[in-house]
Amino acid sequence: MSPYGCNCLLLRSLVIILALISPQVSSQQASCLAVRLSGAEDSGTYTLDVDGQEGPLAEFDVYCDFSGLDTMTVLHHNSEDRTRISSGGDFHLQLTYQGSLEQIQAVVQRSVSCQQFLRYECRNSPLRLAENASWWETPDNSRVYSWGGAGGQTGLCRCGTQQNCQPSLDQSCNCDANDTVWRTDEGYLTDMTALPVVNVSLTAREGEGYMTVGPLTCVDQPEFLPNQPWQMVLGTIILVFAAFLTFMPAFVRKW
Ligand SMILES: *[C@@H]1O[C@H](CO)[C@@H](O)[C@H](O)[C@H]1NC(C)=O
Ligand SMILES: *[C@@H]1O[C@H](CO)[C@@H](O)[C@H](O)[C@H]1NC(C)=O
Ligand SMILES: [Ca+2]
Repeated sequence: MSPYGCNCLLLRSLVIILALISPQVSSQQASCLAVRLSGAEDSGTYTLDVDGQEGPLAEFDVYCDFSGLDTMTVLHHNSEDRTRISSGGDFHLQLTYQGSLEQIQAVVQRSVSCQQFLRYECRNSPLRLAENASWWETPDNSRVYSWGGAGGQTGLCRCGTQQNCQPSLDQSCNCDANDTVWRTDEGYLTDMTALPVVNVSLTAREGEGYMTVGPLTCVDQPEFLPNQPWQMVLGTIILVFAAFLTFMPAFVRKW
C-alpha cells in the first residue's frame, strides 16, 4: 500500500512512463546522443563505448556536435587537408581514423545516416571512373568507382548523374573534360554500407589537382530527445500530473 492508501495504479504507470522517457544511465555512453541526454551541452571530444560494457569493442574518442537539433558524431582522419597532387602517375591516399574501422562501423550501424565529403579539383586531369582509373575503397576493401554526390552510381560524378557536366553535358565528370580550365567534382558519399572511405586511388594520372576527403559525419537516432513538439507536450502533461499527485494526496485518495 502507498502512503496515500490507494493501490496507485496511476502512480505506478507514471513511474514506468517516466523511466521510459528519461535517458538511460550508464557509466560510459554508447553514442553522442546518450552523452547529450546525460546533460552535456558543449560540442567537443567525448569517449564512447559504442557496444556497451559487455561488447568487445574498446572505448574511443569521437567529436560530438550538439550545435543543431540532430546530434552528430564526427569521425576524423589524418588526411583532411586539401592534398596537392602535382606529379603524374599513380596517386594513393591512405586514411587513418581516430578509432578502429570496427569501432567506426559500429557508429555507422547505429546511426540514421552518415556522409563523407569527397572532392577532386583538376586541371588536365581526368578521373575516368568508368575506365576504373580512379576509385575509393570501403572497409572490406571493395573498390567503388563512383564519386561524391553521385548516389553510388558506378562510373559517375554528381554532374554525370544530373547530365550537367561542363563543358560537355554527356561527360561522366567535370574533370573528364581534361582541359586547361580548373574544374571540380565534389559531393557527399552517403552509402552507409560502404563508409568510411579507407583510401582513394587515382591511377595513370595526368595534369594537376587537389584531393579532399572530409571526416565521416553521422546523425544519431532521434530516440527521445525532447526536441519534437509532441514530446514537450507529453513531458509537460506528465510533470503537471506528477505535481498534482504529490501536492493533492487528499484528492488522489478519492480515485
Ligand atoms: C588529356 O589531355 C592531354 C593533353 O591535352 C593528353 O595528352 C591526354 O592524352 C589526355 N588524356 C585523356 C585520358 O584523354
Ligand atoms: C586500401 O586500404 C585497404 C585497407 O586498409 C588496404 O587493404 C589496401 O591495400 C589499400 N589499398 C591500397 C592500394 O593500398
Ligand atoms: Ca565495449
